[in-house]
Amino acid sequence: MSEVLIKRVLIANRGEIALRIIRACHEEGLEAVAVYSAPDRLSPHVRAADAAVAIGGASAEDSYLRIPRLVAAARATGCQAVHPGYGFLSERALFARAVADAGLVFVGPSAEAIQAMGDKTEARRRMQGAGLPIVPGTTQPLADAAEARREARRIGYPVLLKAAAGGGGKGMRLVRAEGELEPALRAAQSEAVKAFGDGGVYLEKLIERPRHIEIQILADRHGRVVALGERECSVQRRHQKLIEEAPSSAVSPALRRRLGDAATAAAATVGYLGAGTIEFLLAPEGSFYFLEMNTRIQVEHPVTELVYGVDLVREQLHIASGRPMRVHGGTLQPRGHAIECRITAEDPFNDFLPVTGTLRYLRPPSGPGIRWDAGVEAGNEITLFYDPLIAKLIAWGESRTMAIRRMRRALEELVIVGLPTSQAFHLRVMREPEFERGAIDIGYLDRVGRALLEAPPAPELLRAVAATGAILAEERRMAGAAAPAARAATGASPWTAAGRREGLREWTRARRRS
Ligand code: MV4
Repeated sequence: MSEVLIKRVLIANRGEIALRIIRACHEEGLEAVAVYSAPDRLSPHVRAADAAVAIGGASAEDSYLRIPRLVAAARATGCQAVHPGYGFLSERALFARAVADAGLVFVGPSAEAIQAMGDKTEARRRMQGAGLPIVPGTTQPLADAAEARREARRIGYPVLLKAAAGGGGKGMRLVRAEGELEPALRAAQSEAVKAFGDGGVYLEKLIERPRHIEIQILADRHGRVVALGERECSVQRRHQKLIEEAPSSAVSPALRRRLGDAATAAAATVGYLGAGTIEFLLAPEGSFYFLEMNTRIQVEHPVTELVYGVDLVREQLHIASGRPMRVHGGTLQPRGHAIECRITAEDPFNDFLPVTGTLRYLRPPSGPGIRWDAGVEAGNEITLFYDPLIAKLIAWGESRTMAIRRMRRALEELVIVGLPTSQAFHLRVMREPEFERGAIDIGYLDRVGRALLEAPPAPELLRAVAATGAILAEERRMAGAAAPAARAATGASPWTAAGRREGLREWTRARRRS
């Protein structure tokens, strides 16, 4: 129960989540130390931090995944805690242990809790033990093909083969009838070995047309666990979420209470600490099943923050210091509705292929009910080394209808010049009738995605395009005859932000000193 004095936190991440955590540190009165790979040296998260440590080259393997360098950076800069963010090392038990072994506080659950939830059959056993409904299936990896056949018959086709060390849909195989089982089993096992170094696979009954609903929880060292309602994450494509919202239009207050009770029991049974998420499948007839637990802060956490009025990252830091959380479960009620669009450097009109290039100009939306969480700014390079997220655009409204209208307005304001993004696709979803009705499930984008991309551009998008044209014309005028490459190098164009960089850095340091 003892409290630890945390004054300085190392952020073992980059991009928008690193900046998000730095902001939370500063609001909590803590100093933040950034780490950066060579190409990230001028990134916003580096400038926003009170100090920054170079940790290696461009590839994640040579920088953000290097445990010894991260631990050494934390010690060298006098940090007492390490925040892993999401992705990278955030769910590696090995990292949590290395941080703890170095005498530092890991902002997250114990290595043991991470490990238990990372093993999907162990997670199913432990959740079943805690009284959660799990999808009918096996709770141990399959020993051989004969057992697979026996179990699949017992469960009833169609079934899914899943990797025991997996998660997020990797190594999953659908089996519609017994004739397909053996080849699918072999394929799933070899895929699991390749992806996770562990060929263990297990069986689950296929839940048809479910929604993906997840419950946010917080747990502190004083035995308190609270549930902060659900997020609706069904609008996804190839297991990449594109749009998330809170609350879900499919969840009544009574169902919310049952999901919340299940999620807090799940967290309590593994001695969970900090922020975590329990994923569920919600079947069309209303039954729900435990799917996985994510032992990190998630990309989509802001929608929960906006409807519950809680800063989840500040609360993570507070809990890590050993103090009782400032959130009280009994009184939590969602207020209004929030939607998040992940604006990515992917071309929706070219099968969502990731694109690279320089963000030449960026005009983020603002105004009532709008939040823009970005880790890049004009002048930054988008590469294939890291994930293609440019920013999260989050809209809050007093109703779902108002949140959608705000999101449309914000997507119309947003101008990104330099490379294709998912912006236009998001705007089309915000005008799609089934989405507007809240009639979504995990198959939604497979059903409507193609038609959305073939539809002619909406008038409001043409407004954004016209704005883009005007900006490009202005950029040409201000840059005179200078070639684009020369402008970027000298920082002569006001749109590259390169010329302002050094001045801003000085200003940032001065402010933090005072
Ligand atoms: C399922 C399922 C249907 N039935 N399990 C995909 C990701 C991984 N976390 C689990 N996944 C699924 N498991 C049973 N028994 C459907 C999916 C699934 C899915 C789940 C959540 C969000 C998007 C999805 C897209 C396709 C399949």
